Amino acid sequence: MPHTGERSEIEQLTTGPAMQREVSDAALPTTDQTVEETTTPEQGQLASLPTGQADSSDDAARAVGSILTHGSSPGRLAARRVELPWAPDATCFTIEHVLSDDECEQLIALSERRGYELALVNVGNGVQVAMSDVRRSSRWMVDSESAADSLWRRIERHVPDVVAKSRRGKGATAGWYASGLNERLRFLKYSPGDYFAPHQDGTFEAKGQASQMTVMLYLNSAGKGGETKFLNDWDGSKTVNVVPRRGLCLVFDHRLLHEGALLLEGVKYAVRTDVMFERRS
Ligand SMILES: O=C(O)CCC(=O)C(=O)O
Repeated sequence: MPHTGERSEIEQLTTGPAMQREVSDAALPTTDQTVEETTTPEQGQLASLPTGQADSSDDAARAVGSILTHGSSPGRLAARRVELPWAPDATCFTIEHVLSDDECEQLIALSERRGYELALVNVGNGVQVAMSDVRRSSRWMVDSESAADSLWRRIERHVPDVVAKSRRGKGATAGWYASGLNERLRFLKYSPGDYFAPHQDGTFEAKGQASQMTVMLYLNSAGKGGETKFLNDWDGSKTVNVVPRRGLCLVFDHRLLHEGALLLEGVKYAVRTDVMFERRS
């Protein structure tokens, strides 16, 4: 899987009545990377901070890898489609029990020991900023290839490749094939009053691979509120909620408009990563 320093992130920002900027903290682009279609938010909203980097400690990466590689195998898991009437062809599904209770508890404890910081918004060109109108929550980021591989083995049979429908069944195989998970794991923590406003997720590319789907892993069942909410792209009038439950995994196309709804009570913990795809012709 890609290494952090080689990844670039492409953010295609969207405007509309219910939409906020496309935001992602997948990776910080470096100087040899190409960032396309970035937009700078109004200066008044920005407060550049020297944070937003992954935890670079080897111990942290080893610890998260060790929790997931030593956890009990979840066996054969069933996926359930999340029906979005306005996007019938979109990929959006959940899988229960991808993480065991014990793994969730250990991951929460580890993340708390390492410490959370304010979740920033990546606006491109390596700039991460605090934008409280878009996002209010905390995060801890760590890169772990072994953890990503372990998680990928649990869900990969459910993740579709992206091959043009019209060409399926006619011997054509060109398209984007799911190749693994982004090793950058973003631990998210929401306290009462926290949220992540409606947005679409950014794609990033590395080594010929590009992310196209978002993966959320819920580490606990949040108290009240805090759903991951999908919104109708046109006017936001219709919504479908996924309620966080310990061990539940949610996979969906980056392009789907969604939000982390306001948390009313309790604390919500989740891990966010992405499915990487490689092009085959
Ligand atoms: O916390 C959530 O439920 C959603 C998080 C999210 O939208 C994201 O990380 O892109």
